[in-house]
Amino acid sequence: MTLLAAPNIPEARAIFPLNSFFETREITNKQPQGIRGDLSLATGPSGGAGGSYQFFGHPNSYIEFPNDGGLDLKNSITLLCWLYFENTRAGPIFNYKSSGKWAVHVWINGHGKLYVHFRNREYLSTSYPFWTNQSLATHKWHYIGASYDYITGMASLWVNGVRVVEENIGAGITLGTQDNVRVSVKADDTRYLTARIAAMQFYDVALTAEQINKVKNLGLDEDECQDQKHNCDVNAQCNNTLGSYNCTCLNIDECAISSHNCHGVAYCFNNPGSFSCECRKNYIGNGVLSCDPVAPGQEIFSECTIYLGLENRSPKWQARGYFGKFIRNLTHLTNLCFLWG
Ligand SMILES: [Ca+2]
Ligand SMILES: [Ca+2]
Repeated sequence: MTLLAAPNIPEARAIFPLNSFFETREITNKQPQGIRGDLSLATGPSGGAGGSYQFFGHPNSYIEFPNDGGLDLKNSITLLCWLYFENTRAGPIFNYKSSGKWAVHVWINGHGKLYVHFRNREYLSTSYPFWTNQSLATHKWHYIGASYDYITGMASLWVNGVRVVEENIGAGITLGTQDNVRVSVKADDTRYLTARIAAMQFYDVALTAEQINKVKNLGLDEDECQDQKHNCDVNAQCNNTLGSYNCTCLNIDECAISSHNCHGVAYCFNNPGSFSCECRKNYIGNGVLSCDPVAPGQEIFSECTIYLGLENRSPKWQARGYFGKFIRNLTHLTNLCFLWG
């Protein structure tokens, strides 16, 4: 998971990855967790399982992000996310204010077009809403967004890193962004989004095209295995996971290929990720540096079954009929196990 933007990119106010790893939590926990209705995890933009949330298009299928001020972007703003929608019915993507009057909102309209209306602090329309010329293709991931620059008055819609609409709606609008943000359902509206959404990002600046393309993967899982950014051993398999990766040792049979270092009178036993050495019958030692004949004067105890963990030993070993004995070498006062057939 890429957590931080490059140095020349403004820091996001919030990034909600919306995947199985973060669920509805903000990526650095600096904003309250989103409250979710009926959703399920779905394949994400980078193809991984559990990389997005599926919204089903009914009144209880939503996320509401509480806004304690952290999502209040009242001057300049950029809202970005990944969207995969399944029909061209209208519905909210970023909807400030969960019900009632309209505040800033980014929707898909009834023609499958990306739509934005920047309304002010008093929930009034100080400019016309606008939307994309083209409908967005269904059943396809799109990286979409909307931005407004308080200084210049320029407002934009973004699709896949390209500014597809630009309008001057007037400088100095104090935006209505003080309320909670609802995704997929506005509580008193019957238009519900049927879509998958991932990686919702909130900025308090109007990002440039270059910056929008640089933050494209923030909040998405990074495939460290594919990108060769893992530190797995050469004898391990790298497994990509959401937010991280893990390594699984490949089971090389060191015994078979003679890459073990067992003592000459020891058995070699292969296991996943390694191997072990056990001295042969009537020999004692650690199986690597030492396997010495059992000498007279060594006292035999019965604890060895536990010591050696024979109950967990491989069937191959058990089939040989060996049982451990625990002995104390009276000369050296050391406790050792050896194999006693
Ligand atoms: Ca990963
Ligand atoms: Ca092995």
